[in-house]
Amino acid sequence: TAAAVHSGKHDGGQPKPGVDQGPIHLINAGLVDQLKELGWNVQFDGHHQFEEVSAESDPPIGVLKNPRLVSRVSRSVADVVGSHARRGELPVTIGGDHSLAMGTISGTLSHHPDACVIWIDAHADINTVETTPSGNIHGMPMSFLLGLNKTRISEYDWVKQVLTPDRLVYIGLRDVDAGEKTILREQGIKAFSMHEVDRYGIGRVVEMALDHVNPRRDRPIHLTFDVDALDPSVAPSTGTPVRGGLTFREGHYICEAIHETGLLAAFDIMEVNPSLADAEAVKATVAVGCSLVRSALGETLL
Ligand code: DIR
Ligand code: MN
Ligand code: MN
Ligand code: MN
Repeated sequence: TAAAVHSGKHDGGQPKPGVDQGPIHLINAGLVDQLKELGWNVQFDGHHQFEEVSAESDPPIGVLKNPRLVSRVSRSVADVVGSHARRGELPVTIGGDHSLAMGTISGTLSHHPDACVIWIDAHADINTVETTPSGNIHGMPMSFLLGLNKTRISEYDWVKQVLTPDRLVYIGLRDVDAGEKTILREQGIKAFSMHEVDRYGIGRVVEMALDHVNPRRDRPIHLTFDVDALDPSVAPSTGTPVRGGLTFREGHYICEAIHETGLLAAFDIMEVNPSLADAEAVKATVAVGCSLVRSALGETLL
């Protein structure tokens, strides 16, 4: 089986420099060889140099920051992920900030319109043009994918609204903006916050999440994993850490359990920023990023 590893060398969806270097660190840590050892025929095409849009030619649209850059990079990523999916390969995208999920999920849906999305994050990333408190598009990709924006931003017209709210589920949430809480409630989107992880344990949470988005276990799964879902003690080098997160094992369990379904269609690991901590903490964050990918691609403990 073939896996196509892609570098989402991109930082335009948020303000902290360095997150575009995440993929370089994961690749340099040996991720491609690690996946080969698991038996995958891995293709890595290098770090795609995405179209550069200079800050000058990309002024805000309303409150949105770097709107053209984020749109164009995500659109390129959608094409890359979609074309690999059509060839029967498993696209693995290494971010980069989470605005890229607009691209990765669009790419998956272009080949598997019935796919479901399991979103692992401290944040819901579902702010709209109307609710975003920051204008940072990494906090908004889900609103574009679900077509929730009332204000039309024509730059994003390429994002097709194929996903429905019943095929999205969150695990790990603990920093959700007031406007986002309203959206989750109004759209009836299923979310397992850290409260539910504490109450039921990660095993039942993953089972309940799958029962919701994939009741007959017949839908392809797009698993998108923001490392800030993990507790900052486990993944310190990320742009918006929030205490009270998933343990090392809870994070890996999610990836292992989704692999076991045999339905994984695409995987993203996002928001590793190697410039936000000391060398030891960066090394730990990069290592956990690599091991989450390995778990999603079938590494077992025995
Ligand atoms: C916040 C932070 N909800 C925003 N979002 C983050 O700016 O929309 N997403 N950090 O990963
Ligand atoms: Mn490729
Ligand atoms: Mn995120
Ligand atoms: Mn996050």
